[in-house]
Amino acid sequence: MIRTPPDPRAFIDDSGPFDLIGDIHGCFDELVSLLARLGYDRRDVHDWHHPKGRRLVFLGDLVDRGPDSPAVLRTVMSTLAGGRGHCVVGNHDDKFRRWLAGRDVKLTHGLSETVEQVQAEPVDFRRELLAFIDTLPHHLILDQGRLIVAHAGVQADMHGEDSKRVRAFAMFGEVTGERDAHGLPVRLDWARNYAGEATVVHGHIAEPDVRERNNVICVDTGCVFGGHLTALRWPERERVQVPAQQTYYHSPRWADDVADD
Ligand SMILES: [Mn+2]
Repeated sequence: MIRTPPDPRAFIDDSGPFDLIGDIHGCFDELVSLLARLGYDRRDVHDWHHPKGRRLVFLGDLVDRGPDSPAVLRTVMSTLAGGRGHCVVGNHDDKFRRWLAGRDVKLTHGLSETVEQVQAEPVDFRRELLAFIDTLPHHLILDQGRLIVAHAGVQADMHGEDSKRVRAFAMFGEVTGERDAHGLPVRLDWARNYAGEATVVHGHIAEPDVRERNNVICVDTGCVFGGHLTALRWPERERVQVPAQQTYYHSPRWADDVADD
């Protein structure tokens, strides 16, 4: 299959207003609660509309670890098909895409749960999913360049660039290539040097609270680890959260972060 993700600038004229949602990881019940709290009306099980035409922006990592990745995927697919929002690809979505394409990937870090859930679905759904994830961009420039979204972020000199290096950074952020004591990749805080004019909103790095530094905002608040599912309203910059109904997955790194807090 030929991958044809849209240009990162394809929606630069879309000024929202938006509700940007961080890592969902299959937490469908919390997504439903959050959409209701944001004022969206449910027209069908996976079909949500905002009475004032607000649009949803999903920051990737829709799948893995949580209880219902297929329902989350259907909600996002319905939103994009209806022209009611956007989504960027996360590293978990991309690894799931490779599994869907028949590649030999390890069913680790919660992918086995997604595979099990998808295997209970009609076979056609897998083909639709592969086609859908194939079209997701790695980052998007929105609101006339004032807002940039990417799963793990993008540095100022990368905005609008469609290349292997930017795609990797947008999905994984800045990594050293080393592993920590838990065997997880060592990540650097790339926002420490950010001096871009555009606000960058991303997920990927789960922490108990929304983190803002140098005009970079991380909204992954670890819902699947028992934290919260968070939305950031744009341009209002208001945060809207719902708590996780339970801890779905134990992460040693999340436990460390909470202990440090
Ligand atoms: Mn991620």
